[in-house]
Amino acid sequence: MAIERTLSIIKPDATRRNLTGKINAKFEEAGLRIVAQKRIHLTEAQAGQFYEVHKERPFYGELCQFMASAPVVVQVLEGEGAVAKNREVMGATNPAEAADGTVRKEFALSIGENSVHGSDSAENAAIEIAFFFSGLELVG
Ligand code: DAT
Ligand code: MG
Repeated sequence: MAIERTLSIIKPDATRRNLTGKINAKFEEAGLRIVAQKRIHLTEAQAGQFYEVHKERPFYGELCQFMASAPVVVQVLEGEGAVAKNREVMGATNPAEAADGTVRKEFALSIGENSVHGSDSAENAAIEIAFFFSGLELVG
């Protein structure tokens, strides 16, 4: 499998509880390398733009409000099959269904406040990385 990059976000419920280091340790233990990272505070409009694919879903307003409720850490993870590997480390969207040892099983509070975002395909990863990072911020 090829070396890939994926976009990860440590969400407000996790930054509020000071869990950035613990979550990053899980990525690194799984062989993912954090090649770019910054802490930002999204506006609701920016969160809405990022999650535009979900705009027809009933939880969209709540999701955008939550993502703007505290700082987030946006990051680029790199490694063999990084998109799928990150989704594995994250666990299922609903923490009640997430496997043992995953980020969401250990840290998520609910299906909405579920601690992390991860791109769901290589194509979306490229779009999502470009949403947050300029070429200059991405170390080759
Ligand atoms: P994932 O984040 O696992 O890719 P998704 O893309 O289906 O999941 O949804 C994006 C986010 O929206 C998810 O992380 C949390 C929120 N969300 C999804 N389903 C929800 C629901 N039924 N109720 C509340 N929030 C939900
Ligand atoms: Mg998704």
